[in-house]
Amino acid sequence: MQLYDNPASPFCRKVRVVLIETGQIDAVEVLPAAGTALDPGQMPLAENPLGKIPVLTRPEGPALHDSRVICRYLDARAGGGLYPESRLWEVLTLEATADGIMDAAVLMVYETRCRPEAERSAPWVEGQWDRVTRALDAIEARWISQLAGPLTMGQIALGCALGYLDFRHGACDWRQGRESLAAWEAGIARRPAMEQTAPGG
Ligand SMILES: N[C@@H](CCC(=O)N[C@@H](CS)C(=O)NCC(=O)O)C(=O)O
Repeated sequence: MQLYDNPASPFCRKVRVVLIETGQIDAVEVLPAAGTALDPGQMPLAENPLGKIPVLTRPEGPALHDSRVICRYLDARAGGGLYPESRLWEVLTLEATADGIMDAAVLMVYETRCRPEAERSAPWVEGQWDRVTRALDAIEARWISQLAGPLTMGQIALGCALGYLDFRHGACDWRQGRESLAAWEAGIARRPAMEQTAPGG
C-alpha cells in the first residue's frame, strides 16, 4: 500500500497513528504530497479528484480517501478494535467532531497562506475559531466519559485535532477553562504512536 501524506496534516496523522496502533506501519510506503485548491502541487489527483490527502492505494481495489474511510479500512484489515460495536455511533460522532475541528483549524491556516492580505476576512477566521471553541466546550461538558477506556478511533481523531491546535494555533490556548480535556490530552500525547507522529513541516 502507498499513503500520500504530509507531516503537518492532522488528517494524515490520524492514518499514521492507526497504522502504528494496529501494527501495519511496515505495510505502507509513505509518499510526501502537498498542495492547495489554488495549486494542487503533488496532490494525487488521479487517485482523489478532490485533490486532498490522505489517500491510500491498495492492491485489491481503487485508492481510498478520506481519512475516515482509510482509518476504518485499516482497522478492519487488522482487526484493530478501534470501533467497538457497543459505542459505535458515539465513536463515529466524536471522530466527526474532531474532524470538524481540524477542518476549521486548517481553513484558518489557508486563509493566510492562500489569500492575499487585502482579500482576507477576519470575521470569517473568527467564525472558524468559534466552531472550534464550541466543539471543545461540548466535549469538555458532555463527552469526557467517552474518552475513558480502551483506545477508539474517536480518541485518536481528537488527539490529532488537539495536537494540530497546538501546532498551528498555540497562541489561542485551547486548554484555558478545559481542565478535563487538557488532562486527557496530556495522557494520549504520551502514547508512542502519538509521539512518533507529532506534526512537523
Ligand atoms: N475530509 C478530509 C479532509 C482532508 C484535508 O482537508 N486534507 C488537507 C491537508 S490537511 C488537504 O488535502 N488540503 C488541500 C486542499 O484542501 O486543497 C479527510 O478526512 O481526509
